[in-house]
Order: sequence, then C-alpha cells, then structure tokens
Amino acid sequence: MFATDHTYAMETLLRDPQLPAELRQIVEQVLTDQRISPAQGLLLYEQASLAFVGTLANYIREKQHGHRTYFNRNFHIEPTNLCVYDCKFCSYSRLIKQRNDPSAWQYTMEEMLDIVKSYDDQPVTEVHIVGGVLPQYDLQFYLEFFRRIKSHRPALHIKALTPVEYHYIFKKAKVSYEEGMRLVAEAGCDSLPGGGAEIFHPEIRQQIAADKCTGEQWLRIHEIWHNLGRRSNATMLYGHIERFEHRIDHMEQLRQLQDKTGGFQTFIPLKFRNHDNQMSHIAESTPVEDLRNYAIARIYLDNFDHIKAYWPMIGREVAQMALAFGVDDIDGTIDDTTKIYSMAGAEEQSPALSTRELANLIKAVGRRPIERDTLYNIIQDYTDHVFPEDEVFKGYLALPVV
Ligand code: V47
Ligand code: SF4
Repeated sequence: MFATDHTYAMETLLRDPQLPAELRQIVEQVLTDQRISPAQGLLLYEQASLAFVGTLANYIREKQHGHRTYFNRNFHIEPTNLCVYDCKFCSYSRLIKQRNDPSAWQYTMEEMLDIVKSYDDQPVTEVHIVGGVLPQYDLQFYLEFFRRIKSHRPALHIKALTPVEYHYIFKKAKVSYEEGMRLVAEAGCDSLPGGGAEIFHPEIRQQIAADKCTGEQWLRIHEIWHNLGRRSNATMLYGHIERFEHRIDHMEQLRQLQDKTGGFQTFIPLKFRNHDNQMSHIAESTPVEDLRNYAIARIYLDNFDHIKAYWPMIGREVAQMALAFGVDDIDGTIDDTTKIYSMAGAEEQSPALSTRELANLIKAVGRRPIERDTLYNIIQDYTDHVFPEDEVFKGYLALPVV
C-alpha cells in the first residue's frame, strides 16, 4: 500500500498497460516534480481524459495543501459599469454613450467610502475594487480613494484595479508604469487582482478586447508591481474563440514571469459566460471541460501555489467538484457586491455566502475549510468548528475530513 491515496492513484495509472507512452511520461514527470513542456500541455488538452488529468492535479494539490481549502472574507466595490472600452465578451459594461441607461451606475468617492464604512462591524479582511474605465476615475482619484480607505480602516487589505485601468490612468497622467505603480503602492493599494488578462495571444485578444492594454503590457505592469515586493493574481478567460494552444501560450507566459519574480499568488481560470454580450452566439464550455481546464492549469503552472475556482461564476456544485481537480481556493464570502457575473448569466444571480455556508460547502466534500487573508496567512481553521445553526446537520457534515 502507498503512503497516501493521491500517490496510490498515480501508481494505479502507471500500472495500466493501455496507458499511451506520452501520457505515462507525463505521470512520471509529475511524480518527480519535473515541469511539463508546452507540447505536453497541449497533449493533455487534446488527448487526456478528465479522470487522467484529475488524478494528476489532485496528486499535486494534495501534496501541496493536503485537504486545506482556502477562502477569505471580502467585499467588492465596482466604481462604475460605464467603460471607454468595448470588450466583446463583457456583459457588464455600458459604453459611455449609454450613460443614461437605467442599468448604468457611477459612484462618487463618498458613496464608495460609505460602502467601505457599511462593513465596519464585520470581520472582512479585503476589499476587491474593479470596474469599468472612465476618464474621471483618474490617477489622483484612485490615489485619494486608497488613502481614505486606509485612513478609515488601516488593516483592510486593498486589492485594486487591473493593468487595464493602470495603463489607461498612467497614460492620461503622463507617468511611467514604474512611477505610477510606486504611487499606487504608497497610497495604500496592497495587491492586484488577476483581471484584464483575458487571453494574451494577439490573434485572440485583437478579436475580443482590441482596444485595451495588450498582453505584453498586462505582464509588464505585474512584473513592475512584483519588483516592488508586492503580490498579485492572474486570470485567464477561456471557453470562447480561443484554441487550446492559446491557453497554453497564456499559461506559459505566466509561468515564465513567475519564474522571474515569484510574485503571483493564485491562478484563476474564468469561464466565459455568454449572456447579453456581443459573443452570445458562442456556446459555453461544459462542466467537464471546466474541470479539465482547472486540472491542466494545476499541472502546468508548477510554480503557482494556488488555483482558485471563483464560485459565483461556476456555481457552488461545480466549485465543490473542482476541489478534486486541482483547486485549493474558492475565493470569498462575497456579499452580493459584484455584478460582473450575474450580468453575464452566471449561476449565482445574487452571489452571497456566509462563512458558515462556505465552510460547510467545503466540509461536505471532505476538505478542510481554512479562512485566510489575501496573502494566505491563516486566520482560522474551521475543520472542527460547529456553527450553532449546524447542530441538527452534524450527521451530514461528519464526512471523512483528514
Ligand atoms: O477581466 C468579464 C471577466 C474579469 C465576462 O484576483 C467575464 O482574486 C466570464 O478578474 N464571462 C474580472 N468572465 C474579474 C476578475 C476576478 C474575479 C474574482 C477574483 C479575482 C482575484 C479576479 O471578469 C475580467 C474578465 O476576464 N469577465 N465578462 C464574461 N461574460
Ligand atoms: Fe470595460 Fe473591463 Fe468590460 Fe472590457 S471587460 S468593456 S475593460 S469593464
């Protein structure tokens, strides 16, 4: 018998005489911590079954994190859904010319500070700020906003804006990326979320997000941020017009930058949702493809510590399944404060989960719920915690948690 279930599953794969030599080679590389090549990544997308990639990804996940599954307590502020850009997949933005549309909003700084204050009595650790791009939300506006959040609640981690906004506001303010990112850090921004990455390859980016920052600019801004000693996330919008080779190219560029800086914390694959946008004619990926994609990301990105499934986007059930396919993080107890996905047709129309619900969702698939802060410092292990409301469900929750 082998030491752990996940190694046993890998050994079982190797005992299969039918296993093609190229896949056997990948199993052996993963078992000996050897990175797989872009060609091998492509082979996984083109030929490997869900069960195969799932076994490898779960092996890596359990070796790194055991059953630990991370979440945090956060809330979102989306300053506006008006945007100067016109990404074809975006269901959320309203072009500036539609500013009188009843579904358009534009918060003032005071209104956004009121949102921050409305969480004063709650134990949230992070505010995630991202939205549309508008000229009036310029560099000075955001610097002041960050300073005011910090002066109101110094311990609240600000995870704010993507290279899409930074490229635009730095250009307008006529400052270099280096100078701009230094000012942003000084004003109180703590980390960058992973948005705006979409698909880096110009062949696809030109068709879906032609007018915003390029893949190269996205990567450069994260690199500068990492060189300031700061951390960030990375996303990939998949399941639209890209081909597998574009996904591999995207992950390869992230892997190379991570080798240089080590500044990425988490990779978040974002499933394209087709409701009410200019790409509505494109069918969405199936849950099997979504799980295969998480698993291949876990195998490919050997220098990323975490793979996150963003539950408001894929729904609670697929998020639970993803925990067996390489995912070790399911984001936060967001509080119905994001519109990005509900407007794109995601399962969760009013995404809100209490800490109790999130912890129980994780326990119900035999994993350990761990509340973390943005930088993955552990705040509380909920494995043995029984919430008062759960007394009646004890039997159901008593699943094998190691
Ligand atoms: O960049 C927009 C995506 C992203 C659609 O860093 C869509 O912790 C699918 O990056 N279908 C923004 N996706 C959100 C984001 C994020 C989310 C959660 C956690 C973190 C993190 C980052 O949303 C955009 C774009 O790729 N998006 N429209 C759509 N129709
Ligand atoms: Fe604007 Fe972002 Fe939507 Fe693109 S994805 S149109 S940059 S809000």
